[in-house]
Amino acid sequence: MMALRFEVLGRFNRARAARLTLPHFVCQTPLFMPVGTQGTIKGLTNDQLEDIGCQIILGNTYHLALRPGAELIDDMGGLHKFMNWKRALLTDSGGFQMVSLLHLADITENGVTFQSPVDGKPMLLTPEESIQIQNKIGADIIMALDDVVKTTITGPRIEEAMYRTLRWIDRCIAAHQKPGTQNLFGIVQGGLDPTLRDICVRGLVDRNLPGYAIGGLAGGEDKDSFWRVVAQCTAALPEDKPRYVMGVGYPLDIVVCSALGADMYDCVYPTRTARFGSALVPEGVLKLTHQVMSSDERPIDPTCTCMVCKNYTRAYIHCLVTKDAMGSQLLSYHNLSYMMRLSKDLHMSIVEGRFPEFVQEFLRVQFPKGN
Ligand code: PRF
Ligand code: ZN
Repeated sequence: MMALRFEVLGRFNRARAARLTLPHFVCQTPLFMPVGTQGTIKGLTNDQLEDIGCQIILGNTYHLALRPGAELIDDMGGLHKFMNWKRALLTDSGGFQMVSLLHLADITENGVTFQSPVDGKPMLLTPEESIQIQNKIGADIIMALDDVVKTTITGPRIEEAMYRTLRWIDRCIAAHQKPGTQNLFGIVQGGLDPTLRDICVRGLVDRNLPGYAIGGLAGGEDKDSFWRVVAQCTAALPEDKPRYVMGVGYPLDIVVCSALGADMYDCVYPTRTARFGSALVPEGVLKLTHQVMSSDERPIDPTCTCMVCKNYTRAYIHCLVTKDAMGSQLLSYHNLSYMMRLSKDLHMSIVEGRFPEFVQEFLRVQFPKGN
């Protein structure tokens, strides 16, 4: 059973532009998904997110389960209703967040064990429990619990994690109570090893899931290895299902992965970097904290039509940034607008058959000296 439709509207070599119809919203791919933690994108209202063209946002199973708790969200009628977000939602399974945020997490065959940051008690997140919580939260797309290891480690642990991820997918599928309204995506693991990635992709494709994610990347591996794994996975995944590269990323990575046939992305980078005073611009990154900004009367990006670039100068944002929450809110607004515009430009350029020209221009502006 599937609760989505994925219609490819245009292609250029391996790149595709598609219409992804989810229970709560019809999205256009390639698609960047902002990351929320406590059921919010830090500093932005739902109206603002809609204004900038945001189609789907990420919620975090781990954070939401701790506070306010899956039971409460369920009692409130699900996360859409609780946070009054009318468009699509995706929740990650929680294991990855535990391992990356808590150094106290430990993975066994039964699940991810960790010490509760609330009361220090040992807790266990099993594949069944992750799905049960995500069923209560009610997102359009839910993610399988996977065993994630850093791509920078080597040895038998990579293989163990890949096979465990395959064993866990069956427990996730069996536990999933709402396949008619929520789409369970499987996650390809296997580190940087092509043989392991291949076994994992085939295993997941055999399960005929509504969509697939490529996991375990964006953890400090070199770009060449990263792109190689994405290229291998997209080539082996079905043409008629969405492909989601988790934890990616930088604008350049999104452009390259889209050229390799990926469709969906999520990353804290645009909002996190905003809180450190950096703006995403076509040329790369603009540091608003820099002293030269203090008297610069231009908008952050003169080519940007977002509310922030229409109304505020670099000098004003320089003055606010690191002093007042409004500084990082305005920067987050602009940065997410930039990511939404990039997603839309990728989509339109593929549909209109001018993807290579778009990529060339993107690279020329970002790397004017050719490096
Ligand atoms: N698995 C899950 N969530 C993730 C990742 C993953 O591999 C990544 C990439 N490291 C980001 N978020 N479940
Ligand atoms: Zn702007």
